Amino acid sequence: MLTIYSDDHHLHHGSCELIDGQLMPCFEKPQRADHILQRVKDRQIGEIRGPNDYGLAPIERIHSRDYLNFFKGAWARWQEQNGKGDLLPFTWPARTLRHKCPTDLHGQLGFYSFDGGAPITAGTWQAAYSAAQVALTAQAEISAGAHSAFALCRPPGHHAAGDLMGGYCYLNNAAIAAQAFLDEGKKRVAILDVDYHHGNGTQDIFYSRNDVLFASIHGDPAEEFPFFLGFEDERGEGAGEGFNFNYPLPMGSPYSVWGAALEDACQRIAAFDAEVIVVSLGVDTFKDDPISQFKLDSPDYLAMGRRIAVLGKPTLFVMEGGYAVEAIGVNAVNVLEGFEGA
Ligand code: SP5
Ligand code: ZN
Repeated sequence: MLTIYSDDHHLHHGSCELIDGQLMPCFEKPQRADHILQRVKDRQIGEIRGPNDYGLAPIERIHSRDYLNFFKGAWARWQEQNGKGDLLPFTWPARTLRHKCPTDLHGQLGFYSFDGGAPITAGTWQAAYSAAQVALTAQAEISAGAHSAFALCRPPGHHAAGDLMGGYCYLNNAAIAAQAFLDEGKKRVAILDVDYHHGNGTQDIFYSRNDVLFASIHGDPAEEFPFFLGFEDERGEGAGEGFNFNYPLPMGSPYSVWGAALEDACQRIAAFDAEVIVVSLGVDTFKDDPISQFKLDSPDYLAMGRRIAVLGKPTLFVMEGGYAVEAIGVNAVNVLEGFEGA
């Protein structure tokens, strides 16, 4: 399987995030992608190539121009103010407040985010832009006839909505790639989100559409981030009704439980008759993940890949979360090897 990867992800390295009331070093760190790349090399699963540059047009199919302009220019504005440290929001337009974009940089940070988990640093825009190009390059490979490809994206994307960053995500790499398939003439794309956290951004982007089926298996939002989306009764709206499937699972779920949800999701995808599948590949479902509560073990990721392969469709794997850095390479590449070996 071809892997697309860019070193630009090193340009994004946030300092800290608020976890359980304490400022801690960011869990979403460059070593994550480095470990995955090393495992791709060690296992010799295929060629590793850099991304092409498709420009902003395919990104603007998913994200608003206002949001992109804000994100792209935020760091320079901060430097003009002699700002110190990462850019982090501290006020959000929650209930009772107006959703009107302010002029101030920190006001706009809150306007364009839903949590304080997406710091903007000097290189965040470039890293996120390159990650989107990584996804688009892997997407193009599948369009050109490959049965599968791996977009080794960092930063991840599935929490990012059309004009919101959050949850370590800025640009929704999987959504951008899915839209590119449609813009090239595909009629039905399925996005299978196996990250531990609900893919709230992806769900929101496609919620009223019937050309993208979204299925997500994740920690129950009643007790897990992102808390405010990802419940089972969210089935899509308007033309999109019946094209959104959430599988919220209890904390501590092992693969016996998780795999049953995957089975149901795969049957939905098969019934939808998806022409191509985009997998939002998070491996924070691992038993030793430092911020997550599922109990998947490394061999389970082989089984996951095998089940996805049974769908028999061209499949684009887009890297999302996973914070047990020592195991992240083994677990992510196990999904790819399970897929290929099936
Ligand atoms: C892409 C992705 O996986 N983003 C995840 C963002 C999660 N941010 C909130 C983390 C909250 C962690 N709470 C952990 C408590 C451990 N004691
Ligand atoms: Zn996650």
